[in-house]
Amino acid sequence: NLSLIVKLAVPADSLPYCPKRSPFIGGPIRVALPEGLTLADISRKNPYVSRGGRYQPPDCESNHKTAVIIPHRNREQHLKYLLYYLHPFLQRQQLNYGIYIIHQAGNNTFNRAKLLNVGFKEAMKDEDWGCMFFHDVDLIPEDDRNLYSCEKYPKHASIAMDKFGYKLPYKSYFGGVSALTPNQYMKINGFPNNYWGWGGEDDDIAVRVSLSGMLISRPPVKFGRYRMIKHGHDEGNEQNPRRFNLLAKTRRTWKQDGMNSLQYTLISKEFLLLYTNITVDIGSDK
Ligand code: UD2
Ligand code: MN
Repeated sequence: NLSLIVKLAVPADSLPYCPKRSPFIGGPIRVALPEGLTLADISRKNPYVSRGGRYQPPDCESNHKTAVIIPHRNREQHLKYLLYYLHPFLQRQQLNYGIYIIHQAGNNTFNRAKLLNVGFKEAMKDEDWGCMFFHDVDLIPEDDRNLYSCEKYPKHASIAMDKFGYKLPYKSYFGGVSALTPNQYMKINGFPNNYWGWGGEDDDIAVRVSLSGMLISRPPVKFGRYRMIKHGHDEGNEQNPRRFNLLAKTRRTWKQDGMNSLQYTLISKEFLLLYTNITVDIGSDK
């Protein structure tokens, strides 16, 4: 079969670039949470996703290389729902992408921001990503015009969540889903490593962005819509009573605490069908 031979002889990088706006973007997404969903079902629905949760459009060269970094422990059900919606969402945007789950090993207090630093570091070892999306496991995007690519400034994407009545809770709010280029990320020295437990770390990141002389980019409010899967407080992620003290000191500490002081022990890196699973020992608040 000559056509097959010819096809294989053409190097992948000679594909034409994808159009500026993907023809597969459809707008609002109705989010339902089907019962009995399994990872095998999701794999079957995403035949073009390759090991490690990687994808690139089959017939054009993507304009964007995006890694999605998800901090995780003990939220398997949420993870399933997110993967169920996120894979098709990212494919409709014709992105070259990879999904990383950063799993905190052990029972020490949870540390979202430090896990995200680990995710950044480990993902960049795999690929020269152009954009990093830092993504809570329980937030499902509700409009695929909310583009998972980066902007001139660090982007806060989850600006309209059901739990806050689809508006920003306060002006400098940076929690949920945010996106930075590797350059922007290094400019703020990454995220803080010393927020153990719930709260404050997202505000610290917003302060870092501002202290580095950058503004915050946001999608149009009609597009930055998310549904948060309802949940209670997790064991091991109690409110951090030190968050206000830490926040008051960010301008003195951000250059010493962040990517340049990150320490952790990688336990495993597994290239699973729907995501790369990074299990890490990030220590504890001692
Ligand atoms: C808000 C922010 C979140 C973060 C947090 C304070 C929203 C939508 N999000 O989330 O970005 O700033 O406050 O720390 O406002 N996780 C686990 N296992 C755990 C605990 C946490 O996987 O045991 C992960 C998971 O990805 C989760 C995220 O950490 O979505 C944030 O924790 P949360 O969902 O309990 O906190 P929430 O909803 O108040
Ligand atoms: Mn949540």
